[in-house]
Amino acid sequence: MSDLSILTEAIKNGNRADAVRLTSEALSGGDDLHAILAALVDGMDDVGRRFKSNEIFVPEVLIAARAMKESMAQLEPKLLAAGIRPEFTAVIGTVQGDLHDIGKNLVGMMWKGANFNVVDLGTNVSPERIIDAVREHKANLVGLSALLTTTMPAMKGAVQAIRASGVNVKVLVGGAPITGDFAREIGADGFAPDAASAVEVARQLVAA
Ligand code: B1M
Repeated sequence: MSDLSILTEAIKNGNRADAVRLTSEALSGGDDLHAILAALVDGMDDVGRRFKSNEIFVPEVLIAARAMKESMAQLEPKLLAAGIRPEFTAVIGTVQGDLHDIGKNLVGMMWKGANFNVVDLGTNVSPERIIDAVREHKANLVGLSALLTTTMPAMKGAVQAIRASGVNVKVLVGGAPITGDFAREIGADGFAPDAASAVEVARQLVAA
């Protein structure tokens, strides 16, 4: 059994080469797949915490996420072969009329890091596409991002359309102009001000 805390450290520090090598060594050394996954997720959790408290910024998160992604690329086939799949699926997108995707991508990466299956619909996403994706992927969670005050009504429209469609899914919203009050007003289940909080809120929503 290798010391997986070194792998967690490599993710925390965004050290891609070490993270990939240590994941490979853990796999060939026969470490428990859940333990390897937990080591990777712990690393991204720490990145999320430090981002939230402004100890690190977007570039560091992206670098850590890349290390996580490449380590996960090695682990995922083994998890699939062992029948271990993410427990929850999230559909994420930026609302119709809005092309901003940097924050949305960060949230998606953090969710992947937290072992969610993430279906990213991109930007300028219509309510119909969201509802179709929820049905197709049997999603537990929808994440909606908006960066413009002018696309906040589209976020409201998306939440209303999701509710009217009857799909049973939790909706989490975020983006620079979005507030907790606005989220409540439009009937969303949750709001997160940043990508790290989006992991905490998503976990609470799907567990509820
Ligand atoms: Co745009 N833009 N932009 N822009 N842009 C803003 C948002 C703006 C505030 C700039 C300004 O005027 N000061 C302003 C909006 C004003 C307003 O609505 N009140 C604005 C404008 C007006 C526009 C255009 C209309 C400009 C024009 O063409 N006249 C146009 C609109 C295009 C469109 O969408 N239809 C436009 C275009 C663009 C670019 C294409 C050039 C580019 C986007 C590139 C891209 O995303 N691929 C762009 C950019 C980069 C910005 C700024 C500079 C940066 C946004 C960003 O990526 N921030 C922005 C000004 C600013 O914010 N300083 C601005 C970094 C990112 C990590 O933060 O996205 O806030 P953010 O995400 C955070 C949280 O909000 C949260 O977590 C993230 C990480 O913590 N979060 C979520 C986000 N989504 C979440 C979802 C969640 C939970 C949390 O759950 C699902």
